[in-house]
Amino acid sequence: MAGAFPDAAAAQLLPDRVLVNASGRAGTDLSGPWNWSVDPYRDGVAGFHGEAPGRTHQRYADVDVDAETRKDPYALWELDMRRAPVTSLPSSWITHDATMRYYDGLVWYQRRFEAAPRPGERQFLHFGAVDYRASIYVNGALVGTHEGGFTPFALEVTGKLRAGENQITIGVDSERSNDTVPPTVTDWETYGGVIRPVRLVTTPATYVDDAWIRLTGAGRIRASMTLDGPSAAGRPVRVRIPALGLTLSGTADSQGRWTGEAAAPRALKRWSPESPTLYDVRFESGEDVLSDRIGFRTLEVRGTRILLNGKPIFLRGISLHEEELGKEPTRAITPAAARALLSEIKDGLHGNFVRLAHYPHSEVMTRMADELGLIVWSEVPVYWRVAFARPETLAVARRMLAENILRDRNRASIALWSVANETPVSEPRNAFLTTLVRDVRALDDSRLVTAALLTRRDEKNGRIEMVIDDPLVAQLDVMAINTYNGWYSGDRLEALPAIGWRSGATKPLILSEFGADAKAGFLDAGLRRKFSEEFQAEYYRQTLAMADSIPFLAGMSPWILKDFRSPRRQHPVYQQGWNRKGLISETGERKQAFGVLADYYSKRTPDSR
Ligand code: GCB
Repeated sequence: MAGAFPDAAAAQLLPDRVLVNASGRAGTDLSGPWNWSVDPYRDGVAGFHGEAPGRTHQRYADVDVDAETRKDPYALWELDMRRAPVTSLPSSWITHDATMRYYDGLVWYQRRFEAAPRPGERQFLHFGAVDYRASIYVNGALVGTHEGGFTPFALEVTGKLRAGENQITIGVDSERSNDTVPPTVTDWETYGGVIRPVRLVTTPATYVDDAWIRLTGAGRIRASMTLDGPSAAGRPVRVRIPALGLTLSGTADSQGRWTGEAAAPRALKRWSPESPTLYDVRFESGEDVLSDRIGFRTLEVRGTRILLNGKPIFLRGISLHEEELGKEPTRAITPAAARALLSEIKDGLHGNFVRLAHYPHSEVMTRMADELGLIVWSEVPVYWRVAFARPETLAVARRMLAENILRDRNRASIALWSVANETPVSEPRNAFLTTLVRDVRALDDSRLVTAALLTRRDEKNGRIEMVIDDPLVAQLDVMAINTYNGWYSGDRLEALPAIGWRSGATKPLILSEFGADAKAGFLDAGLRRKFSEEFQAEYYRQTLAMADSIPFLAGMSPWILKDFRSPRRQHPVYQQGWNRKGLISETGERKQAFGVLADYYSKRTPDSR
């Protein structure tokens, strides 16, 4: 069971197991060929009178249909998953064939794999992410379900595997509703599917389920481990950083938990964007050893500033969707794809910060940010109009937030956990988000909490003022505002620098979004119409001048690095299914505004304006 949570009822929302750093454990990667079958009427979960599907309609049945029909030629099997078309997972079904482009519903995947379960060992199936709902069957029996398209989960299958060949079937349902997180309408492509790797992981009977280590504000190294298994209670644990000669050790309590700390060694080099030092860390208990690469740094807010390792920092960032470069992108982020995107920020834009919008990105991305030295904003898809008054929706959001934080608590790059994006103020919404903020602090009090908020526009005697008075600000460490003056508002671009910004709170502000669409290559000399590169470049110049007049501004992540797929964006000439606010096109061509921001960032420090 994972770490502390505010109250006992909430603890039930935590995942049964974390299996932290699952990709660093021994196991079998189930990536590769899987059979797939589309199921628009959800026939595989209910028959035509709503009854449980008979064996011949179960996509998950543990059966060799071909062999069955040889035995009994009159048997009617309308399905045969083993001879269904083959695709490669992880991927979104958009890649399977052209008819799947806008499919929103249930799809089944199946493959067989070899296992050699040994006594005294445990087996888990670990899923990086399945978008949006998943039902998992092993050898014909349901072993678990999961809701939420972007966070990992693990199911124990000890005792459920055969020696030799086994079968796994995943029912993936991408359909969302007003009650899901996110709800139906967003501004990005859903990319339903098994979008991240599936692994069969083997552990000893008692193993390290969760572990973290960090540098505290007081300059000490604090570490924690949670063991799971029959001999967890009272078991010795040890954390080692060989390069620093540091060892912390102790004994797990009756719940299998241990937390300890020690003075940070003098030789410790702190992680920063300029020097992203990572150390090999080993979490050890009995025969179980979990290794990871982890950086150490401190983070705090003082007045209106954000301090990294005790020094003020201006977050020179950009927002990013999880979508690789290319004409037909999906969300299958490989290390090479993550490196290509993040290097464009680090080297091309002279950035030090990335907002991973609007949902938890692949672990590949946060690990790459650790390695390259980019500060990360991580968020959950509590986006626009969520069913804030509905307790079940709150439970889903809390679980998702916990899964995200538990996955990434060891990433030095992550500085901000964001709980929401552009959610209109109301009593139920304030209560919902207050609960999420409290959860973040309980799960990880070493990072800053934020949310992308909306402003109120005040206009008096021709002077425009953007007022930040969202009641949620009182709960946050860092205020964040998405602002589109000059794009969605009719403001003239020349008027932007004179816009004033006001907040009653003494806290740092991040402009978490601003942006304008431009079709790469649409040059419109002189006229600067919307959608031209010149308009976007001028929009950036004027918005940056406005930003420079905000005394409490501590960073920005304009919208967005790359043009991204969005079914909402159907302007027939400029968009064609793409949100064009990228500073680079989908294939990586830099638009004029890229140079404007890169130039600004090359000079921007916490004190320059
Ligand atoms: C926003 C949203 C973002 C959209 C963007 C836009 O405020 O947070 O998801 O894609 O605006 O382009 O309108």
